[in-house]
Amino acid sequence: MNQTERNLLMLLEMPYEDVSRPRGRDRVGYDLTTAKPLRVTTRVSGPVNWVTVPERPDLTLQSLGRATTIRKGDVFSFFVQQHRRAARDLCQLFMKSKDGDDLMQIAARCKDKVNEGLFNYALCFTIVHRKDLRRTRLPTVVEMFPNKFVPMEALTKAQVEVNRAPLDQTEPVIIDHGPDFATTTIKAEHRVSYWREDYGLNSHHWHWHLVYPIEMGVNRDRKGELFFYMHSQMLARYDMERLSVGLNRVVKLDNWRAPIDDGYFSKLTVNNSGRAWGTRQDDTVMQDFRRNDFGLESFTVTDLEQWRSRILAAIHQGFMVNREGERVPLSDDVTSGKRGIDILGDSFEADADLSVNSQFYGDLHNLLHVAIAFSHDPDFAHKEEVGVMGESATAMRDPVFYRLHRFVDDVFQQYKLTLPPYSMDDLSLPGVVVERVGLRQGDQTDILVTGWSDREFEANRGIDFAAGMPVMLRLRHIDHLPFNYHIMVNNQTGADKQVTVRIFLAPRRNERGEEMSFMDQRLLWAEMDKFTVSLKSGSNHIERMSKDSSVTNPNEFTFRDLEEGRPAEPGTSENSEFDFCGCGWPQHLLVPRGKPEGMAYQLFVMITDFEKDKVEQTASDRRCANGVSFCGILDGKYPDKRPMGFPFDRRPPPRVMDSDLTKAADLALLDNIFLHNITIRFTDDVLQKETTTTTTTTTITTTT
Ligand code: CUO
Repeated sequence: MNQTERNLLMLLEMPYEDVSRPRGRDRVGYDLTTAKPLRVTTRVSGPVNWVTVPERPDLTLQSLGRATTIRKGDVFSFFVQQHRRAARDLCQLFMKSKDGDDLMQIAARCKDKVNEGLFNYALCFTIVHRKDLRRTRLPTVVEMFPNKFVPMEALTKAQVEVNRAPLDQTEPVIIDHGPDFATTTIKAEHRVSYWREDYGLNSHHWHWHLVYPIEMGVNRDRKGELFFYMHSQMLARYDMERLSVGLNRVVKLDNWRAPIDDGYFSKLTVNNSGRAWGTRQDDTVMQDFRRNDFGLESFTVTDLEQWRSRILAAIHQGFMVNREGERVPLSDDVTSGKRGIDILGDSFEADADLSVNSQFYGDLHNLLHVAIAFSHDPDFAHKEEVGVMGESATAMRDPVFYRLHRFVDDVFQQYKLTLPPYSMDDLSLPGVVVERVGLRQGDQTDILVTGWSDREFEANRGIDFAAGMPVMLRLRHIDHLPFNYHIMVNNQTGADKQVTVRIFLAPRRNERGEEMSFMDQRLLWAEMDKFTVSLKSGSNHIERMSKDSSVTNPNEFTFRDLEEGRPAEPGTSENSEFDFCGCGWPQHLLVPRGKPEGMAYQLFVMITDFEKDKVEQTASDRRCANGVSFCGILDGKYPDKRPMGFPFDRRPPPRVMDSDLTKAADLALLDNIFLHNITIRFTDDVLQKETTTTTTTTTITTTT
């Protein structure tokens, strides 16, 4: 991390403290005065590295536009249009800066004037979206806002420990959190709290919405489709987790007049003042929104229902209607311009700039978040805060998130089921035969082991404990031992062949213990990996490491990682950190939990023709290419021409070969597809992971 990066990133620390407060390992403080060096009094002594921020007469209150319309201390929520507009103005101001140093000066001068969540969002947005800052890595949001990830109780315990510690103590204070979570045995839903409250899951969701924001002037390739696909995949994974602990798959929330069965009490605070997030009792009913404190006009449940009817009508009629009253066909025929799934996604999420007709189709998904987030106090009678559903970094903790998104996914699926099934030409690859598939984890074959791991974060990066020592939070999370895929492929085309390897995972049996039909299992297939290889003529042995998955982000950088220039993982080269941009599914959640006695899963491996899959990119587009399946390529196009989720995103073809297609196994009658049974075994113990030093990605051994 160079000096400019350091000065920029330190602004993300301690969001609730003013900008002159010393922060970071180097005790960086920002001096906005010019006459004489600033002095601050803190309980912790030591020199401060002052960054002098010159006067900026060009920066007036007007420069901030609507950025000051959100009160300090409030939750910043991009589900609310006024908040998005505030963010847009601040991001535009930041994006106009000349370079990293100029950005630091502007940001430092704005910091104390705007809402804390908004400030960090806008600065992170600018770092992610400015090409000249591509090499600057963002620290994890867990350290920026520990209060959004860990209950107040743990943070208070940390403060008590700090206050008790001798003044000269340099040893860190360490507070353990988990696996107690919000769990009791009374509520069955709490069995999956460990997953819903996972730090990586929630920081992934925050990061994803930062990379694919709405109404921020960002129109990335296949944005609407990725909104559908990424959330759909999160549901597939949630359902796999539920089945692992004996729960049924999540049920969509589509009756908005009926009580919501499960309440949620996050025990988190919205900021440092101790204000708690709103909570929801069991059986709360969503009501019309009639508050005046959150920058939103009133809206009713009837409005939401009407927008839903219009979107469903569009799907079943095959077209939407734009502001001019013209039909906009919904079709996934790529030759006709924007895909139907993108049109639908942009209008449904909703992005008013990209929606076909935001007047008519409304703001359905965003305002559903808001209506649920305020269902405990819809008219501000109790002056209660927004619930966790109102913020991307906290929403996935709440069981209702998945019920809402199952409804969202169901609407998208209704569209998908209007599309023609894939043809044999789409599905097969003549001359390429997958002969065998297997997994190796240590000395085990076809058995994956899951359990617990601990990860430490520095809470004092986000919260000022007035501590002379680091204050560490040790978070327990589900994890798995790393493994390798082995795929034997016979290339009988007589020539070298570039192919895409697609790997999915799904449970083998449903809630009743029955083998599933294609349609029953269709929405449970979780993408595990997708990569390109060049097959030589003859037999090929492809070996691929789980850590290289195209869906995962290998690591979350802490502030300390960035200060010390630590690479992404032990054994990887220093420069490799620049290949990882922080977006992607958490590596530790790649494998579902499974059961202590072992749970039957299926691996689905499909090989397709790279000639049909490839998307032309310019060489410079390749940067930030981790987690591509969920995050795309930052400056480029989504690197797979097929619809996301192919081949499970549509109905099965009526017949494959001579068999009635009722199961995924029938697809595997095609030579280029292989279905393989594996077992996932959960050990309720801390995993002993060996640190690997190998950097190998995919290897191919060929015998002709
Ligand atoms: Cu990610 Cu509803 O879109 O939370």
